[in-house]
Amino acid sequence: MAELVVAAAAPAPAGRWGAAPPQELLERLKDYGQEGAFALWDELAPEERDFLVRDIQSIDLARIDRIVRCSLRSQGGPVPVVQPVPESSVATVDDRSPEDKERWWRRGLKAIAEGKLAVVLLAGGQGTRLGSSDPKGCFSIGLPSGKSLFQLQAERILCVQKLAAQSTDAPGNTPQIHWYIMTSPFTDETTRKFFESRRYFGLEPDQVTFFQQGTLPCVSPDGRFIMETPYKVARAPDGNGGVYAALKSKRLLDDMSARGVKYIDCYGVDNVLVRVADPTFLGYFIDKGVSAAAKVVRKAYPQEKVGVFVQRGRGGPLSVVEYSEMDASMTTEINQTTGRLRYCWSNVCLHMFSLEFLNQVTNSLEKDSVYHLADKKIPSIHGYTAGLKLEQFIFDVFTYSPSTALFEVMREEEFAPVKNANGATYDTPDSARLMLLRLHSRWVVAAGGFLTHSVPLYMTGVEVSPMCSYAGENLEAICRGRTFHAPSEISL
Ligand code: UD2
Repeated sequence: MAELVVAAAAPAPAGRWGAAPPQELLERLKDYGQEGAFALWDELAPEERDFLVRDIQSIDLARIDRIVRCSLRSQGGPVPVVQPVPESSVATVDDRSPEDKERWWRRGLKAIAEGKLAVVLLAGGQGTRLGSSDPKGCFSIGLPSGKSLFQLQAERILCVQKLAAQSTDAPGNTPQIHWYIMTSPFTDETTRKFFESRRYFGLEPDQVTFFQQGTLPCVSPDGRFIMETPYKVARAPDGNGGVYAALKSKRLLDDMSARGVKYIDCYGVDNVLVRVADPTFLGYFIDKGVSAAAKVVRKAYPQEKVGVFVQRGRGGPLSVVEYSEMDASMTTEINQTTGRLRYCWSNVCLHMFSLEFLNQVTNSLEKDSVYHLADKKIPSIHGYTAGLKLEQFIFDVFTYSPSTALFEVMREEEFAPVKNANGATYDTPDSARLMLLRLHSRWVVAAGGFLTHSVPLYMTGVEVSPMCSYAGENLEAICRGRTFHAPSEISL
């Protein structure tokens, strides 16, 4: 009798893995207590199994395990003893003369003309609190010019380049300030397209380098990977301090060195008044001969969402305690002598580093692997679940700096953050716009100009294009004796 041959079952469609996950990978996950990532293996379709295996293989399990363990361990550890920074550590506005400022300005322009300054922009954050799905730099705060934050910052770089060229005895060759822009998976594509579609706002495309910061798995309070989907580990950007690992891994510190860069101006995207590549700050930094510096403003009120500078132990290094990690007493404690907040020198994400220091510190940061833990609701296979994001902060490096200088600036001249949607009490597009219009109106009046306005002046003002002036200089020729109607933009 002919043997009835039953055709074998059709092989599973695409996908290389059978009923069990790859044993070697499962064993490695077990080594780190992360085998839960394969918990739903049996329910996955073949292509989902492929995706999950690749997702797990893309994670440096040993590094992540070290970061999670060190960070969870330090979370419960003793709180370091801190005290306010000594007043001698802060170069206050009152302490500096017009001659100081002029000297620093010229010294900074000289260094910029010599190509020694690079700028690093931290632009990986999501505009969650602002209610915008676009990267913050794309955001327009409703200025008369309609300019975005990116455009304002690009034009300030163009202005400083021009000033630097004019300051040398060879004004022909305009120096190019290289602009390194850190993005994250949330902001990269939109940011690049925004610049390309606007032809880099007049900058040369090859003077802008985009690079992405890293991401880290989100973990449960006991350190286990949270699964965003049955075949994907939940991840989040590794904080604005991820810039150090990113600069190192993408060899951008070498790129800076190859360009002759010695100083790096590093700032956050969401400050409307940011003086990008500030010659005065650079000149001060060079004068002091320090490894790291930060601009600081006096804290406006106890609950202000800013970090504050502290000193760790008598004579110890300066560091920053972030607002999200500050206890209530620290935010409200009053200095009985001055009547002011005891911790009053606010971090405003305006930093300056020597390249030499950044080359040293990137290794220390990676070795210590202590990350900040942010309690967040993480989207997961179980809906939004309580979990932890692992982040490094840009100011974590100050603890490693052999010498740090703090440079006070006036809030109304250099710090107008855009954090919350209009309608909130603080740090909105409206509040930032008004701060810029008021500052620029003061510049115009100081240069001999007059203002007319159809709404109360405290609600409006004129905008001075960065192409005309960086910090209020060189406006006499444009403004003296002329009347400008607010709101409007004064441009070339
Ligand atoms: C930041 C400062 C805070 C204070 C405040 C003032 C840090 C860690 N905290 O708090 O001390 O100065 O600003 O406005 O700097 N970013 C990235 N990648 C990330 C997260 C953030 O590039 O993963 C960028 C972000 O695009 C922005 C900057 O870092 O340019 C500050 O980020 P934020 O707005 O989330 O920080 P915030 O307001 O909590």
